Amino acid sequence: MKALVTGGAGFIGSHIVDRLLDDGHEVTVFDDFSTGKNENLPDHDRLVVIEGDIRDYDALLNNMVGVEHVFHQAAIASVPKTIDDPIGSNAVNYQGTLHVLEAARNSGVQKVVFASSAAVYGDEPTLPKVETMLPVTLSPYAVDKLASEHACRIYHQLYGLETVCLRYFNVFGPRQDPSSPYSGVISIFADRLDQGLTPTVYGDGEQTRDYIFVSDVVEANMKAIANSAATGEVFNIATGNKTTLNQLLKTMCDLKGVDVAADYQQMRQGDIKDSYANVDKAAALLEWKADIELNQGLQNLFQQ
Ligand code: UD2
Repeated sequence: MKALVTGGAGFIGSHIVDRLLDDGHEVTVFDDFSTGKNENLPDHDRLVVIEGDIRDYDALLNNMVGVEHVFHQAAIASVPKTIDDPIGSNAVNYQGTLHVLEAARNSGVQKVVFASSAAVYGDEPTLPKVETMLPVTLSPYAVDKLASEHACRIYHQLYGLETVCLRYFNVFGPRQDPSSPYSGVISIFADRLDQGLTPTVYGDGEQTRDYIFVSDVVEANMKAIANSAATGEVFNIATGNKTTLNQLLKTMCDLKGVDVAADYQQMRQGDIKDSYANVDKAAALLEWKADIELNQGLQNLFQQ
């Protein structure tokens, strides 16, 4: 199979690339390297790396010749950035998706798997989050992800392009960059513990999240391609388990053999109190469920 991965030099995209190469496929990475890194990618004779921008429809079209499957991971992933610049973010996160879909349609691509986000649920209080809930978006990021899901659905209905949308919850694993305050909390905590610095906990630490290891997210992408029952659908990609931030920090400290008291600060504006997913739909139609428990995932991360 020939696959194209947008955002393939980024955290999740580069793990998808590794898996596709391991499975014997030909892979094109399409990445603007705004946050993606060359060092996330291997030197491989079946890998082509294109420095390109998903705002550039022609560049996408040129690179989709002969491609069967597209994994669309490219996005401005920082929610605060999209709040600062909703128009610029929309050009990437929504219109960019439209370009990917249109180029896929015009190139005879069979299937597009789209990286959506738990952000679409906003702070709708119902738990666990289930795909049938009406989303209550709280940021331009979430609006663009939700709009992109709708675009995927209509490209399937109107043009017959097969699409699958995966709503990632809190993904963690190797190559997640801890450098911004809005990076995944696990990468930030790990970095601070390694440097002997005090981790900051925003709020009382009792907020819950559904942390999913990156290899499980990769597997969900593979299932999205393999299972025809998934086509045209949206799925939560999560474990179905909730962990408080205090529990998370304690587990991380225990695994690293350190004893650190966190610095408790005011809860972040717009922070969601509780988030975890119902994963029944993914089990039924995608035939996928998360394999790696938080503890195991943290051990894998720390062994890197
Ligand atoms: C996740 C996604 C975000 C968006 C959002 C939608 C990540 C990295 N971010 O944000 O893109 O989809 O869900 O709901 O997956 N925290 C600390 N100390 C720190 C850093 C974070 O206490 O140094 C807290 C933070 O306030 C939050 C929790 O840890 O309560 C998780 O933070 P996060 O940034 O990893 O993820 P989240 O759920 O805010």
